[in-house]
Amino acid sequence: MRTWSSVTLPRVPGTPPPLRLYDTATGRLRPTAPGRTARMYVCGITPYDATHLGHAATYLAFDLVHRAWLDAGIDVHYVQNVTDIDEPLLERAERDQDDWIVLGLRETALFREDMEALRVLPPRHFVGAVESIPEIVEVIAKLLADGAAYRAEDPEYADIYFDHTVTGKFGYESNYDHETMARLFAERGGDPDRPGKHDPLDALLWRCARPGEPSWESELGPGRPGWHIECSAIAVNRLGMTFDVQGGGSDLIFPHHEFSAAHAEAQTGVHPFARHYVHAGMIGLDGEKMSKSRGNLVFVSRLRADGVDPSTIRLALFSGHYRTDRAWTAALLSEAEARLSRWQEAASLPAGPAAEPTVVRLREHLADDLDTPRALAALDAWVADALRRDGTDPAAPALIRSAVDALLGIVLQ
Ligand code: 5CA
Ligand code: ZN
Repeated sequence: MRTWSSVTLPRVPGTPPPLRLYDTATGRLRPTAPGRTARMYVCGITPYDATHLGHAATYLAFDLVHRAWLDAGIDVHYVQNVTDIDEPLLERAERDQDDWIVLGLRETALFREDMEALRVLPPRHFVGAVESIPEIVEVIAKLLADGAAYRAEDPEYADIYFDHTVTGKFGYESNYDHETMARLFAERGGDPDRPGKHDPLDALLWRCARPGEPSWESELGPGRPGWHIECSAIAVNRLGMTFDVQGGGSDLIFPHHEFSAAHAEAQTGVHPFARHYVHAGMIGLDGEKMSKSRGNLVFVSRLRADGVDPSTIRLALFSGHYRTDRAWTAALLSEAEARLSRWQEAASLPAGPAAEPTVVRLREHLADDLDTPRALAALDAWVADALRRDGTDPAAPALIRSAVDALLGIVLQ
C-alpha cells in the first residue's frame, strides 16, 4: 500500500540518552538497544470507520519512539499493517449496504490524511492484509507441514488452527493466567466454542471460504487469513525476527500480540519475536473505552474540520502518560489550546532564557519511557521564564522551536 508523506525534521544540537521503554513481557523498563537501524512494528487500523482519538493517541506514542531514535542518529525501519479484510469490516459494509473494498479504501485514505495532518512520521512499509495473502499462505503452509497447525475436524469447513502449545512459551508476552486468557480470547475475536478444535484457545490461521464471503484461491484451498497471522507474517518478512519494538494499544496484549509472537516463533524456531512489547493505554470517553463497536467516538477528522490545530491534539494527548488509560474531555482540549498559545507567544519573542538545559530535560524525560507530562512541564517552565522577559539569549526561542518540532511533532508558528 502507499504510505503517507513525511516531514523534514530540524536537527537539534546535543545527544539524547538511550531510550528506555516499559516492556509488557518482562514487566520492566528496559533500554531499547537498537543497532544502526531500529526496527519497529505497530499494529495498524481496521479501516471500517474514521480514526478516533484512541487510535491517534497510540500512533502518536509510537511516533515519539520514532522521533527519539532519529534524534539519536538511528535509522528507523518502521512497518505498519492495515487489516483490510476482517469480520468487523464485513459487518459494517453489510450494515451500511457498502462494498467492503470501497469502505476499506475510503477509511484508509482518511487515516493517511489524519496521520499527515498530525505530522506522524510514516512507516517505511504500510502493508494491507489483502495484498499480503500470498506470503501469509506460505507461512501457514509451513506451520501445517511442521505440525504446528492442524485442520479442524469438520467435514464441511476444515479451517486451519494454530496449536498454541507448540512453542512451549505461550503466555510469556502477556503473562496472563489461563482464566484471563480464556476470557479475553472470547471477548476479542476468538472462537473458543468452535467444534473440531484441539483446544479452545487455539487461534484461527485460515478460514475456508463460506458462501457469500470474500475468499482467495491458495494452496490451502480457497479462504482468507486469520488476524494474528497477518501481523506475524508481515512483520517477520520485513523486519526479521527479534526486532526492537512490537507496539499497539493495550487491548492487543492478548490474544493478538501473544499469538503474533507464537506464530512467528513456531515458524522460524527463533525466540523472541520482538525485544520489547510496548502498549499504549486506552483513551476513553464518558467513562468507557473509545471504540468503534461502542460508537463513543471523537474523530481526528472532525476536530480538523472544526479548525483544531493538530499541535493542540498532540498537546492534549501528551498531557497524560502514554501507558495510562485516560479520558478525552473538552477541558483537555481547551487546556491544550491555552498551553499552545503560551508556547507560541514565548517562542516568537526576540530572546529568552538559555534553552539548552530545557532541551536536556526534554530529552531525558522522553527517554524515560516517554514521560510526556514531565517533558511538557519542563517546557512550561522555560515558557514562563521567557514570558517574564527573564532571558537575553537571542538563539533560545529558535532552539525551543526546533526541539519541540523534532521531538514532539509540535509546530510553534
Ligand atoms: N487492525 C487491528 C490491529 S492489527 C486493530 O486493532 N485495529 S483498530 O482499528 O481496532 O485499532 C488500531 C490501533 O489503535 C490498535 O493499535 C489499537 O490497539 C489502538 N486502539 C484502539 N482503540 C483505542 C483506544 N480507545 N485508545 C487507544 N488506542 C486504541
Ligand atoms: Zn496487529
